[in-house]
Amino acid sequence: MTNATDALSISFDNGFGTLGNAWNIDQSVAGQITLAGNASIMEWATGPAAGHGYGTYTIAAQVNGNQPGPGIVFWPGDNNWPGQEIDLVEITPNGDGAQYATLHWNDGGNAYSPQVFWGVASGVPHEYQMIWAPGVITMKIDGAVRATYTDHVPVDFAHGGMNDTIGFLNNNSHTSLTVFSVDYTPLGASSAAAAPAANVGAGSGAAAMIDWNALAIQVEANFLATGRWDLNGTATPAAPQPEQTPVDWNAIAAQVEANYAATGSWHL
Ligand SMILES: [Ca+2]
Repeated sequence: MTNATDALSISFDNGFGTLGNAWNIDQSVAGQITLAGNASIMEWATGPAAGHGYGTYTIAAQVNGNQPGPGIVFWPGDNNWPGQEIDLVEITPNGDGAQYATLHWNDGGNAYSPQVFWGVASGVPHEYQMIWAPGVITMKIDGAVRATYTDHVPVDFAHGGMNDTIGFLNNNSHTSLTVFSVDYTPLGASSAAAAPAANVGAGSGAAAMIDWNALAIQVEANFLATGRWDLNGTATPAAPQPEQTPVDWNAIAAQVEANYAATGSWHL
């Protein structure tokens, strides 16, 4: 059984991984799944701890069509809606096939905030990424930031809130969604990898690599919340600091890369 705090990697080479709630999924092509017509696949939303929390979610997928139908959706762990639904991509109803993200929250009804990904073409594969950190959600397509949310950002289960489950759907005969891979790296795993004692072997695979973007987002969120540049989150008492020195992420990344070149290990 996969623990919600573990990293996750689903290639679709051998089954659906944690995506156990599957309906009408075309798996005829090895290494990918396709949702056409009415189809859905998601992790079981059994309670607030189901699914995953803060971290980086990376989905390689292709959205086909120019009508609403396909969706990459992070669904409230307790399966209650309206709730903390986070939609990484859907197609707008305006007919030109524009893709967009939406953050939902419950304000007594279904409140939501869409952000359109202008210029992102359907019909070709993209890497969709959702980085969920305390106080900020960042969405990237092919490595470029396309949407940022700093209001109504949900708190994950480990910090007193609720996780979200990973899901995909299609509900239109004129659209489809093909998913090539699903990866999740917990935010805490990134922090642990950056600790001085960490010495991750190069053979451990991509999941062990440090996610500098997630770290930077975490630090910036902490600064906004506490006025301090640190990695320890809002649990750290905001003691007065005589000097505020921004973290030089480029220098740290260069140091880590130099260490990797010299020793074959990712560490500081
Ligand atoms: Ca694959």
